[in-house]
Amino acid sequence: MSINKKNIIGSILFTLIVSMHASAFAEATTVNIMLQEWRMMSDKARVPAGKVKFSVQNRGQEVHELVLLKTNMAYDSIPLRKDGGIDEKNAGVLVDELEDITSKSGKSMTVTLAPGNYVLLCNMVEMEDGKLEEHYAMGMRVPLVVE
Ligand SMILES: [Cu+2]
Repeated sequence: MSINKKNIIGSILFTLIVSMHASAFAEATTVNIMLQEWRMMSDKARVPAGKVKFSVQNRGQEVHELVLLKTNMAYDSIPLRKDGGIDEKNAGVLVDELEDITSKSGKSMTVTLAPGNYVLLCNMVEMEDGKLEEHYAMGMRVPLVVE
């Protein structure tokens, strides 16, 4: 084998090993989410495809949740069911969720996301002092683009 061929094979192997290493040990992109009545705030509107860690803090007084939906529907006009929540199964693909995030606490989840349009939302509906609180409809939603 000539030196040239050895060099070429060596550099191909090197490239393969480096790219395998990069994908196996890729750091997750962290998205910080803040929940309160009646808002959801995210520090990122777009993230690269791959591992994404959602770190959620509930700064409100009530219990909230974080639902991650893959959907092409506009983030703020997903149709409501009769009970006031959105239909997670028909509005898109339910990717994952963090439930029962109590006041002044936090939770996190790491998921692997393909490119596309996503919506983060709280789909809780409850009766509070005789008034129906529909968390999604009241503003607890934010879009996320994975590219
Ligand atoms: Cu909520």
